[in-house]
Amino acid sequence: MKKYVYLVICFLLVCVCLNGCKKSSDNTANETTIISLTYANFPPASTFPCVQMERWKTEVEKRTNGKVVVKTFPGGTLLDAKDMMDGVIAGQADIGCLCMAYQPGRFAVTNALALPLGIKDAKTGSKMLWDLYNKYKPAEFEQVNVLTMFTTAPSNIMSRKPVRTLGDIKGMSLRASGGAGEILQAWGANMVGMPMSATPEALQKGVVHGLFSSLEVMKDFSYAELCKYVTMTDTSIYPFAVVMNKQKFESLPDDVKKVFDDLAAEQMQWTGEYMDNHVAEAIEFSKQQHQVEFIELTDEQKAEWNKLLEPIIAKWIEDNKSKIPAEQIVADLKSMMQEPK
Ligand code: 3IO
Repeated sequence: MKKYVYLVICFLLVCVCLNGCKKSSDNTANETTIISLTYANFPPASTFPCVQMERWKTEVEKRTNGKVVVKTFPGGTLLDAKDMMDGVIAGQADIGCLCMAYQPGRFAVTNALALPLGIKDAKTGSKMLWDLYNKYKPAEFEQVNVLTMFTTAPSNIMSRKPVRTLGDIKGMSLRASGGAGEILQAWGANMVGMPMSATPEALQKGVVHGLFSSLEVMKDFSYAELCKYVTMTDTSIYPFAVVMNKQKFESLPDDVKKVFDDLAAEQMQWTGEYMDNHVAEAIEFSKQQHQVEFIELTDEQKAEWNKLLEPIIAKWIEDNKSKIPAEQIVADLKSMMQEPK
């Protein structure tokens, strides 16, 4: 009798197990039909890094026929500006958009784009960045899969008080990051380094009296309300990357990988063009809606200001040549600038 009871119990246990296995295999089947990915971004949803993120999400969902769903997290809600690279490597987000200037030593090769080379717009800068990345495939990106790269348009000075001369900029607290920050220092400003996402509060509180970045932020962050002056310098650009957790990328089916790979260069170009058009709109907006004065330097002034930037490239080569082919990188960038588009 006892034996019989044992047998029944064993039989029941086997049934429970089999049922459990069946359920979990059903779940896996569901997961493979829809792939859900998280995408972290640091600035607010209305700004250009997030606009390009939404465009990428739309294209991916369309091109994979809904097989991939991308959940976007603007405004640092999943990962913040400086945590982006490590957060994606650790898998806290599947995808992240990062500004290389926020960790300048980390992205040594691609941060060369922030040198004062005279890159004229975001379309040109983005193409140069993408080509440089693909030529060198720098070690600092080996732990992730790069989905795209792009740059801002050239930086200009946005300030609460007018900057008409080098005397005006001397000691003025202006916010920048990375290579753009070194340029401000060369002009004598008191450079305050922080990510763009921390800048609205710093401007409000008077911790800084202006910033040095691309001009679409006059509109997207409403800086035109506070910064009534823009001094046109058209110098350094900020390089960005969109990176994906490597294991996650490797786990994707081949057709999805192909959609991502095919989108990479296209997204770079789309973002560069979006940025350039949006800068033009923001300039008009600032003039019309906020009576912002745009200050042009004379040719003599430009020569004077540029002269102060001359040592920057030579110093960058000197500081980096033991680690990376710094001289060749600068030569490559200069020759890319000559290429007809
Ligand atoms: C930037 C960063 C976040 C949102 C909009 C932006 N426009 C230009 C930048 C460049 C940048 O990262 C910076 O810190 O100036």
